[in-house]
Amino acid sequence: MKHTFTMRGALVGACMAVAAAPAAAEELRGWNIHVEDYPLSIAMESFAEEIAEKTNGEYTLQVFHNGVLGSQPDAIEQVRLGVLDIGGFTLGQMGTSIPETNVVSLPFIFSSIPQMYELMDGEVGEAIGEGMKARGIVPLGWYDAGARSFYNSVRPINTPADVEGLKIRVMNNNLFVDMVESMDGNATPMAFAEVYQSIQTGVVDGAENNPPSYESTSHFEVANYYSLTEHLIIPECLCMSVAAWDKLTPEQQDIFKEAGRNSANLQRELWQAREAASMEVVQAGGTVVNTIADKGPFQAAMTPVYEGFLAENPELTDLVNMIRNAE
Ligand code: BDP
Repeated sequence: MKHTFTMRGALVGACMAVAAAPAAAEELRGWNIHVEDYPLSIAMESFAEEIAEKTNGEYTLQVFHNGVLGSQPDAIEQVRLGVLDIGGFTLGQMGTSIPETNVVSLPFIFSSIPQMYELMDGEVGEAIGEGMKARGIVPLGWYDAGARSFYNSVRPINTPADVEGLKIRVMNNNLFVDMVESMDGNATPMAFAEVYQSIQTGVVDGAENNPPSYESTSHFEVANYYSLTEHLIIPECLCMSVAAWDKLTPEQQDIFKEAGRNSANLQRELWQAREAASMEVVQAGGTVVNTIADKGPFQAAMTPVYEGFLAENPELTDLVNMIRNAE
C-alpha cells in the first residue's frame, strides 16, 4: 500500500512539473469494500461518470472495489487526512473519529427505513454532516443499507436469551460490542474480509449484517440461521475528503453535490431490488430465516447501551432525542 502512495506522490509531482497549463485533469481515487455489482458500487460508478461528464473531464474518479485499498477503518482515516479522495463508507465505522456518526449506530434508533431516509435528508443528516466536515469528510449523499440482523451457525434467535454465549463478529466500534454483551453474547470486532473464514473455522459462531452483505460475502454458506432482529439501521455515505473538496471551484462543488444526490437516489432504488433478490438467493442456498414476533425484549435489552453512550457523550443527547422523538 505504501508503495502505491509513494508512486502516486511521484506521479503527481512529475505531472505538476510538466503541466504548467491550468486545469490539468485530476484523477480522484475512491475506496469501496463491496463487489462490483453491489448497489453502492454501481452508484459510485455512476457518480464517477457524472462528474467526468459535467466537469468535461477535468475530474475523473477511479473506484477501487472489493476493499483492495485496505480495511474500512484505515480508509476512513485516509479520507480524513486527504490521502484518499472518496469512500463509500458505513457510518457504523466512523464513530471513533467522528462521534456524531455514532448516533445512528445506536440499536433501534430509527423506527423504520423510510423514517431514516426522511431524517437523514433533513436536520439530522445536516447535524451529522457538520460533525463529519469538522473532521475532514464531506458527505455527498446518504445511501441505504437496510437493516442489519443476526446470523449464526448454531440456532435461530427469537429472544435476547438466544444470543447468550454466542460468539458474534461485530464491526469495529465499541457500541456494537456493548450491544452484543448486553444480551450476554461474546462480541469480536473483526474486519469484514475475515468473517467468512472465522465462521467456517469456528472462531466465531456468526455475525450481523443486511441481506445483501450476508449474501454477497457468501456468509450464508457457513451460517445458515438468519434471524430478522433488524436491530441496526445504519445509513452509508458517499464521502469526499475535505482536502479534495476544497480544491474544487464553487461550480465544480455544485456538480459534485448534484452528482452525489443522483448517486444516492440511484443507490436507494437498486437497494430495494437487491435486498429482495438476496433473500431469495440465501433461502435457495439453505438459509433458515425467522422473523421476530416481538422486538420489544431486544429493544429493552439495549437500555445500558444508550445509558453508556449518553453518559460518555452528553453533548449528543439532543441529537439522539431528535431522532427518538421523531414521528
Ligand atoms: C456492510 C457495509 C460495509 C461494512 C460491512 C461490515 O456496507 O461498509 O464494512 O457491512 O459488516 O453492510 O463490516
